[in-house]
Amino acid sequence: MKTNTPMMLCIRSISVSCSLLFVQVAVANNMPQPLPFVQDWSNTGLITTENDWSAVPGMMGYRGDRLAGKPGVNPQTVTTDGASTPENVIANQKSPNSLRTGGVVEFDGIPDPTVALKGSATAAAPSLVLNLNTTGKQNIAVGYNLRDIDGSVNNAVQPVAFQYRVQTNASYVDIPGAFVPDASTGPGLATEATHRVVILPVEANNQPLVQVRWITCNAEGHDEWIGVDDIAVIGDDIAKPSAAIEEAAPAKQSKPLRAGKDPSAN
Ligand SMILES: [Ca+2]
Ligand SMILES: [Ca+2]
Ligand SMILES: [Ca+2]
Ligand SMILES: [Ca+2]
Repeated sequence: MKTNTPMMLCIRSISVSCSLLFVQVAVANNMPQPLPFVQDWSNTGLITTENDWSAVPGMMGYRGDRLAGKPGVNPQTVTTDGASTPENVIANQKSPNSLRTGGVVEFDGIPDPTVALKGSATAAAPSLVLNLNTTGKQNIAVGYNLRDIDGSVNNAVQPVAFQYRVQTNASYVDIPGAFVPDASTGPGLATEATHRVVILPVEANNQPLVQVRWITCNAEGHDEWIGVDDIAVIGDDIAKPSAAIEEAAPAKQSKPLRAGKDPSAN
């Protein structure tokens, strides 16, 4: 994982202040979002109905049925598109310790609301996908917190991988430096928060659509809920030609006009 101190500071600043910051985001779950982008799930009205992501800017959850063939698969190795598996979110939940159904869930009745992932026999590899528009941007940095919000007796090895792709008909590309082998602690613990800042590969620069996703897999034994929270994405503007070059260019273009009719030649 490549980190950059000013960028990390900037991401943290965005994360901390996102509830105060006005960021123009286009609404609709499949619309690529411009940068900077933030999502901390504090707006509990974005998700109100089962499996309905339509009001969540740029994001979608998939249950990942059959993407992993057995328990304990490393999600880094699952790179196939999950969009053919059920669109999934269990809305308006408040009890991570007792919600047994796996998949993608909105916990909006806990002190710090979040969307969370948990594998199960059915939800073999649940994922959360974010559509980004990086046009004019480079050094795309994605910051987030993986939160163990599950204080039940469960104590799984709950891995979370982070992946991206530029072409939606291609497989995802895993970013090894972002991998968290076990984002949980337990039993009876729900305090672990794993912070990551990931710089996307240069292939993600200046693209009308880049998809990133967080993905886990059905762990051995009873899985734990892992929140994907405090998401912030920023990028640097791609440098434009210097002012000197921009000034020189119109001067060259104006020569033929001046040759035909020069207003200063009276
Ligand atoms: Ca939150
Ligand atoms: Ca809600
Ligand atoms: Ca736990
Ligand atoms: Ca399991």
